[in-house]
Amino acid sequence: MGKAMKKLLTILGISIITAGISFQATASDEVVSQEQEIIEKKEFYEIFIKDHKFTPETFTVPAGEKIKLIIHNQDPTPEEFESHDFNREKIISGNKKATIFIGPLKAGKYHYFGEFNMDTANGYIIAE
Ligand SMILES: [Cu+2]
Repeated sequence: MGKAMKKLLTILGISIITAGISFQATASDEVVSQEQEIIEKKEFYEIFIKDHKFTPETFTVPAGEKIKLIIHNQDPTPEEFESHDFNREKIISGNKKATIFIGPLKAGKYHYFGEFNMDTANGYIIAE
């Protein structure tokens, strides 16, 4: 084998190994970023009250984190945002908003409701 060919194979060999490493690194980077998307924590979560219903009724937050909730009451009448599951109670005047902090929550499903309109105002927070 000529010196030039040996040099070429060495270069090819190195570049194949390098390609293999960079492919693996890319694949594991993707896995990590997918996991981060699932547990991504937002700065705050908003709930809107309209016609005595919550929007969104059900939403997901990361478990083990303190969560800031901003609740907008878009009805003209007051509502009491309440949960026995995460132990909070807050009256929100008509056309006002309120901020409450909940958690850190263990993984699970937590019921909340509007005490002044319990037949329509219900929702769940899922921690995972
Ligand atoms: Cu109450």
